[in-house]
Amino acid sequence: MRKLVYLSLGSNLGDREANLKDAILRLGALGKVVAISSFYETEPVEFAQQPWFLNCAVALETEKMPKQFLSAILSIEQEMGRKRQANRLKGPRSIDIDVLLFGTSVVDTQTLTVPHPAMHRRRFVLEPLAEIAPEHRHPIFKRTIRELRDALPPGPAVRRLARRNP
Ligand code: PH2
Ligand code: MG
Ligand code: MG
Repeated sequence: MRKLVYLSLGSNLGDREANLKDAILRLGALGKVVAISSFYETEPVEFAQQPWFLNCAVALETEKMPKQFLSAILSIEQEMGRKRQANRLKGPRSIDIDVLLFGTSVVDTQTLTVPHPAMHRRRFVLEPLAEIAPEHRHPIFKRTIRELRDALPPGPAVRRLARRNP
């Protein structure tokens, strides 16, 4: 069965734009990429002493199951040279690919929680996602992405960059 998956991509090391584009190309191997948001320059949150991020949101149709999909995106992160350090859980990374929503699935296991447990609090996630899926409804909060975005308190900077290839 084909599911529509929403992802958040982020990079704050190296050529951030090239990293996002490379990751999106690689995601094509897991299904069909159906929407890509603009890229956004975003102020780091939670672990603030690190470079600013480039973030975007991607929608992808896949036949894969959530766990299988997760291991495939972890492989992409590793192939792209992401080094995970236990002491730097939220520190700088060449690429981070997070599953936000997986069809209408609600998953809560050791390794995967969907919807992403922090997505509704993060402007760097909701702003790009609202661009490609404003009417999509969060399966737990029953609010649309636009409503969640509009309900955020003023917070860390998120600036949409002009697209070079519209
Ligand atoms: N990712 C984090 C922690 N903080 N801040 C921004 N602006 N963008 C991110 O992608 C991000 C973050 C953990 O994955
Ligand atoms: Mg993340
Ligand atoms: Mg991650």
